[in-house]
Amino acid sequence: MPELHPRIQPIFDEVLRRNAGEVEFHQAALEVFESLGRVIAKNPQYAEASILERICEPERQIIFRVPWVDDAGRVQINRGFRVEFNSALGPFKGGLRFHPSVYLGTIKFLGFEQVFKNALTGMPIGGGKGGSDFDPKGRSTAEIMRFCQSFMTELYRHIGEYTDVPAGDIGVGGREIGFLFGQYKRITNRYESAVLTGKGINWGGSLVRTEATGYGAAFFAQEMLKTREQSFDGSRVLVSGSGNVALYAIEKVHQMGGTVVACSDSSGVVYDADGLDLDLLRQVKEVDRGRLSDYADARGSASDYRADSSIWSIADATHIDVALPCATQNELSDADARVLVDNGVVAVAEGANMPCTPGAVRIFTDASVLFGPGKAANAGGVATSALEMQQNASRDSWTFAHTEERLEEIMRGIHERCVETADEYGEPGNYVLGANIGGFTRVADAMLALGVI
Ligand code: NDP
Ligand code: 2IT
Repeated sequence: MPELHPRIQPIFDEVLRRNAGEVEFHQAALEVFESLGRVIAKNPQYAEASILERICEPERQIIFRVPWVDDAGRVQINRGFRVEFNSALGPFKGGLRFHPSVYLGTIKFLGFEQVFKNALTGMPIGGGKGGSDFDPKGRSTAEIMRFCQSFMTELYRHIGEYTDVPAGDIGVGGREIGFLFGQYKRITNRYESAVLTGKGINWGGSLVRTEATGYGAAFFAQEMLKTREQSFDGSRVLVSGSGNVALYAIEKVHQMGGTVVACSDSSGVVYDADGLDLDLLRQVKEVDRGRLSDYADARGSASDYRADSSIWSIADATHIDVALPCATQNELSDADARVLVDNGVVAVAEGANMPCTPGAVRIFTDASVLFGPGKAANAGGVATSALEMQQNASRDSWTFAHTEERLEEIMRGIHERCVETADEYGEPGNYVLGANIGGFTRVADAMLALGVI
């Protein structure tokens, strides 16, 4: 493990002390700190203004009770969170995650990542994240609605177009954003479109927002491949997960001439040696809200379903060129990275937030595999959310083609910023360093300009 700069080590020790037990937040902070040694050495003004100490402490953390009544008439209690991490560049911006594993440490790691990711997009958005330990699995639409309404009954007082703008993440998609927006509108008596993003297109949403994170990750991977005169054309690809990000990563890879041979959910993996049937997959996941086992049943002998298996081990059995982890944090272990490297993977781009363990990232970079960290590779989602806010502010709506062009341009810009920053700091091709320093300096300079607040 690289040593931290002597000025940064005590700051990290304090992060550990102050945020005891929040291991994902520690992991995210350490990953950024490891990149910042030379930045701190070169720019004493950051240390003088205690920028690092301040950037690790959220501006505001809200934790609240979410009571609701299930279909059987029982009262259920969940915990809600919104961590407003940094607003130096714009209103807090970031998604809401509904998953039983959510606790404060999850939301803080995601909020921290979001600060640098949003900065890297070059758009006027700060960083935040929220969510709940609510488990949507097996819940009726009426239960989801009552939960969302109760969640918003507290959250509404903390958010706003110029304050904090939530969106979706795991367990929160268009349906949930609809229920949340409806309750916000009802309580405030304002049609304040830009208070949430990921809305439906006939009530203030943007075309391409649904596709944006997955498409963006594929665009980013394509830019990385180009640096070695390679492309998706003719490639074989693994995409983990089968939610919003995964589905549209698969779609874009297919459009670019690649073949995605497997995807996964928390119960298992489907491996279709000749490529996934995306139309069927979308029907099962988006329309029927089913599981991958349902997809495999419907697809028959073209599909091999493996319960409780790791998607990455497929690289052991068949040639794989590119891996796009699009499910959840720490889903790709050191051992998985070893399998991918030993079998000739050339590029890995993180569609999810922090899906690769720190050891896995080191294995990829040591083996000169092109590695695009989530902060850069999955920034297309939040960037398109910022485009949705622009459309809301101007009461306009853009075409699919125009919005997709903007997304592609933004992803190329992020790639360029990573490459140039890595070059400037003497580590060409190190996208982790490029993304961390590129994002950090933009936020840090704004914080310096705004004074000690
Ligand atoms: P979805 O809820 O649509 O899908 C999540 C997928 O990941 C599902 O297939 C789910 O399987 C799987 N998954 C979730 N938790 C686990 C787990 N503990 N183990 C194994 N599989 C798991 O979420 P998204 O697609 O929106 O989000 C996926 C990732 O992308 C997350 O890391 C998110 O933070 C990140 N992201 C999302 C953005 C967005 O715009 N939505 C933007 C940028 C990043 P199952 O159904 O079995 O739970
Ligand atoms: O992790 C992320 O960037 C998201 N879940 C999207 C956030 C957003 O505000 O669109």
